[in-house]
Amino acid sequence: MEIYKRPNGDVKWYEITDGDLYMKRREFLKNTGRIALIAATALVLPPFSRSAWAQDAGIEFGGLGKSIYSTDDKSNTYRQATTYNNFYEFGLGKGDPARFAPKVKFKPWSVSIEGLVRKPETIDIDALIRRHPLEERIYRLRCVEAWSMVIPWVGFPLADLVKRAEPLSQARYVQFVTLKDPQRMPGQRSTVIKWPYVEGLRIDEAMNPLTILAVGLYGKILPNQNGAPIRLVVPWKYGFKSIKSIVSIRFLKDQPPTTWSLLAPREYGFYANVNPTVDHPRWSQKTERRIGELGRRETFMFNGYGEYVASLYRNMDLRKHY
Ligand SMILES: Nc1nc2c(c(=O)[nH]1)N[C@H]1C(S)=C(S)[C@@H](COP(=O)(O)O)O[C@H]1N2
Ligand SMILES: [Mo]
Repeated sequence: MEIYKRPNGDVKWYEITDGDLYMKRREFLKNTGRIALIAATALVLPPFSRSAWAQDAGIEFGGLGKSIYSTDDKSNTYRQATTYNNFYEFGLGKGDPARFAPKVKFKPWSVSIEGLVRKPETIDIDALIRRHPLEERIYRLRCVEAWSMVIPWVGFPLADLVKRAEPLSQARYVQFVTLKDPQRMPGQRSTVIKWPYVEGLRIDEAMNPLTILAVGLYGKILPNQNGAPIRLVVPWKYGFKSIKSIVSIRFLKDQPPTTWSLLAPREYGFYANVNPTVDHPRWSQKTERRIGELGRRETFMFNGYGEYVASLYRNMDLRKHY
């Protein structure tokens, strides 16, 4: 079960020595050493094909900046963060993404910037990761199902891309769309959800410095099950807002539909701010279970990020706009 979390020796994509991203030579040597060992083990583990690790997940970034927005909470382990996931495109179980997503080839990958902008474009994600300054941000992620984790993300502010797109003044919302490809994402053959997964933010939420696009975790390239190669992280909102494997970012005049509020509008709203005073119709939101801990923790308003985001909702009734 260790196999799909291992770094690998596929050097093609990251034979990059002049960019912001490089694989540490020492790591590389260590990893190639491991490959032979892993390959031998693989022969006795039939469910996993060799391609299970012919991926970039696990390759280390160099030159990461540190972030003032990081929490000092103790991080969860890499193993917890990469084996306990919600990613319905790969199945409904928490273990399904780690089991099925690593086999999939998610490259090349591009994200289209569309809608009410002066500069629509299609961004190649390999190139972006190489050129754009990246930093480490340790964030709490609180799932609406009342569990939480602390994850050191690698990413950059979404605001960087928003500014680069030069939104028109009519653009008030941003919509995000996940890849739709039932071949590569077998969970999409089920019709529980209307695919593709979609999410949205108000433009001021998108511009908030806490909102990041993540391309890695624990200093390494994002594993597929965590939303490779690029996913949103909005730490003051319930986990479902943090949409994975994004292919389009659209600037819109009107509030866009979002997957969970389409599915169950009484249970999931557009805003989805972490709020211990507004219960989910079927369970309390007052406490949470930090993965790896036995007891429960108190849940904080805006997941503890109120000093940065409470002003965004100054004149709003958050019981109504849940
Ligand atoms: N495309 C897509 N994005 C998604 C989901 C999903 O099913 N599909 N699940 C969401 C939910 S409910 C949570 S809690 C987080 C979990 O992120 P993690 O697995 O990286 O911790 O991803 C979110 N992003
Ligand atoms: Mo979630």
